[in-house]
Amino acid sequence: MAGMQQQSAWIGLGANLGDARRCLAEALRCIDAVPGVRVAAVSSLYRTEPIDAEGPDFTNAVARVETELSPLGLLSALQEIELRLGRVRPVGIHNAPRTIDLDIELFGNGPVSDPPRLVVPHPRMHERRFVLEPLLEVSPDARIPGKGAAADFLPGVLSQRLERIGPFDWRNS
Ligand code: A4P
Ligand code: MG
Repeated sequence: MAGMQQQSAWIGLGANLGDARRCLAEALRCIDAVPGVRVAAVSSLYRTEPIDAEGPDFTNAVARVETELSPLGLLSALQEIELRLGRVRPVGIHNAPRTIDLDIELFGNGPVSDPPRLVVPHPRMHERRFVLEPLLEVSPDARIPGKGAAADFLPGVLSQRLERIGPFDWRNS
């Protein structure tokens, strides 16, 4: 629509159950199909050790989207996709294994604070290699509002195990 303001947002995708690659690919196709959201860039796929979580290794990626949705509008679209893709969340188990987790890491250039529903930047992103490394792959100059250049936090997380699987052909996976 003419005149609608587009903003960039960065979405972290993670899964550690089932066919994770297929699930992340399906999530990206769903995100791209949301009216007012376009997937503009997607990182490689990474295999990562669970951080503050149990279970098998995660598969992670980060996407940059262009959107005319508000931060909360984007969040509810993502939550609807999580539900549709069958995320099962056992009651009382924090960070239980999941088929899909979609987080808004960054939105535009600014913070968004509407706790507990939405806090951007994601409060733990700067401590997590599984977010920082794919983020820097799509946006090497990314800045974390209130913290500084995302690249400055990478040296502090290099002890977390991460392996680049390869390019992510999400339209055909
Ligand atoms: N919420 C607040 N801010 C946001 C945001 N920026 N993006 C609220 C998305 N949601 C946000 O999230 C709980 C609530 O957070 C939502 O209702 C939303 O309104 P959730 O996804 O339902 O629950 P969760 O995933 O258990 O919590 P959270 O906070 O997403 O967990 P984390 O801290 O993101 O941890 N290790 C590896 N290697 N790879 C991973 O992908 N992921 C986690 C999830 C832990 N360890 C991992 C990975
Ligand atoms: Mg989440």
